Amino acid sequence: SLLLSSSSHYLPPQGVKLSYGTAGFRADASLLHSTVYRVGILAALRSLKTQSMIGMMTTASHNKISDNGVKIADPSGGMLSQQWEPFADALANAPSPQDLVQLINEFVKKENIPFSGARPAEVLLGRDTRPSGDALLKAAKDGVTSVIAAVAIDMGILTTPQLHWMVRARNKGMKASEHDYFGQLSSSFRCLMDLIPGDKSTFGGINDKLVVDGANGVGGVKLKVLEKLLNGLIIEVRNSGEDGGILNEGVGADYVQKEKVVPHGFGSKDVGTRCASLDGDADRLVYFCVSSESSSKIDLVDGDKILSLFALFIREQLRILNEQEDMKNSYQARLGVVQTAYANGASTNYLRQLGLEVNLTPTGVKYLHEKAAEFDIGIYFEANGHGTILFSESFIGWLEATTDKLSSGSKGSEVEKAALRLLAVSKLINQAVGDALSGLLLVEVILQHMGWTLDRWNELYQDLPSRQLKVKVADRTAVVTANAETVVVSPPGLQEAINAEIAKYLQGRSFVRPSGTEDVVRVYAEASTQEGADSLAYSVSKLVE
Ligand code: NG1
Ligand code: ZN
Repeated sequence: SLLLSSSSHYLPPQGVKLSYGTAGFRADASLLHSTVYRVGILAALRSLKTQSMIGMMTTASHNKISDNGVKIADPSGGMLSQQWEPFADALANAPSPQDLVQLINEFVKKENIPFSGARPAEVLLGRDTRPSGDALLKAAKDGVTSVIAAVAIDMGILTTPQLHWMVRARNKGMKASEHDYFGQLSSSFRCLMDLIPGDKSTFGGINDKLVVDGANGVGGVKLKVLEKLLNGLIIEVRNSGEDGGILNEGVGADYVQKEKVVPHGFGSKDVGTRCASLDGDADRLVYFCVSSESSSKIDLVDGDKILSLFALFIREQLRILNEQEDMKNSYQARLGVVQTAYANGASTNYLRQLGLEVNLTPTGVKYLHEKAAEFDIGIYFEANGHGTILFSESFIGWLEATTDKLSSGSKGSEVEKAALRLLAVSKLINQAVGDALSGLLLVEVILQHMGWTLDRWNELYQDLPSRQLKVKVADRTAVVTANAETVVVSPPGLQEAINAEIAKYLQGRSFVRPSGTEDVVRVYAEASTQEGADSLAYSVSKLVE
């Protein structure tokens, strides 16, 4: 068959076992040709099964430039259904073309995937700026088109969230080009700017420029395009990748968040400036400012604080809606926030003190996203800066109806403005996945709305000192966790030993889990002092070794 002959060009490397993990397959790019080819097949089958457009993104995000990876966007724009992950693993690891074909035949039968009389498969392809992306894209195309009548549409170099946005838009019957993406982001941004209360506009915070570290990846370049469509937001992009810097090397959101030092290209000249950092595929965003002229230390404003800012703003708009006499009980929108165990303990306390419902899930966007989708407005963020705000269809419908009704009656009322703001947020913020570009615009407009500087925002609460370490072990799957990864259930005795260490520290907290993207066990620790957090992390990592 066609499949048998084409797959013989993509033999898997020997002795490598790949797993779909928290973010698709990731490995050194040289190992991935057969994997990407096979994920192309999977994407086409998924498209047939769902009779929808599927996305396939080639990226290794914040990992080093020689790595690459591949992941699937489901019809909603979200992550691949978890039910298909075992098939993805089996497909990637099938030793020979014959095994591969047999595996596919069995799966097609089991899943009842329609071939004849059905709409042919369509797969949107995107990739980041990695040099290995070109050859892997060819593998992706070959994989998709080895399935009968399947079509691969190459969207070129994109941020991960752009591709997810496009898949979602296409499946909703909306226009879904990059131009449409930029159009929607910029128009909803301008709408939010126009709705800022007049008496606050003089406080500034936005009139001074924002400096963005693009991680030498795709995000900085796209941000420069987007900026031209915005009025009144001045952005300087550094580390755009156009001046010779290397992707993710000493730059980017992952580096800034983990190392808590300035990225390359930033320094004493930036003291007092509002700075932000994207990761390599622009689905993570953190803010920071340079602490002092003499050191490379930064004050980090992480994903938890972005979440807190968003939650405050949304809660305020809901309050305005609910206070209005004739609005009462018309729609009790449920607001929920979702974090992982990596969220700084001070952020969780702060959010609970605001009276918000805080939910914890295991690491991995699929879990956070799924939980957030249970609310009318669900805000999720990982501390590392990946997150977004999800709106339920029914709440959007209510907002639309309400703004329509009001615009004929009480024009320009506070209630109408609050409803219009929430509608604009739902269009600005990516409904498919965390998106650094749309997140950045929302942060900027909220700061402007509040009349806040970066410092004022950062003072919402003070982070507890924390430390993250990686431990190389023989078999990381030996560590099994429960309760959103907060307790170890296996190997036996490990949790008790960790507890004994935690007990030695004021405000101590620590947990361990196997990484889903690297061959390591991650250790996280918090304590009332940095020395405490460091030494707790260190002693727990000794227990794991
Ligand atoms: P792993 O390697 O499973 O910890 C990392 C991040 C996740 C998520 C994924 C996908 C941490 C501690 N973990 O997962 O939050 O972003 O990568 O990129 O930051
Ligand atoms: Zn990323």
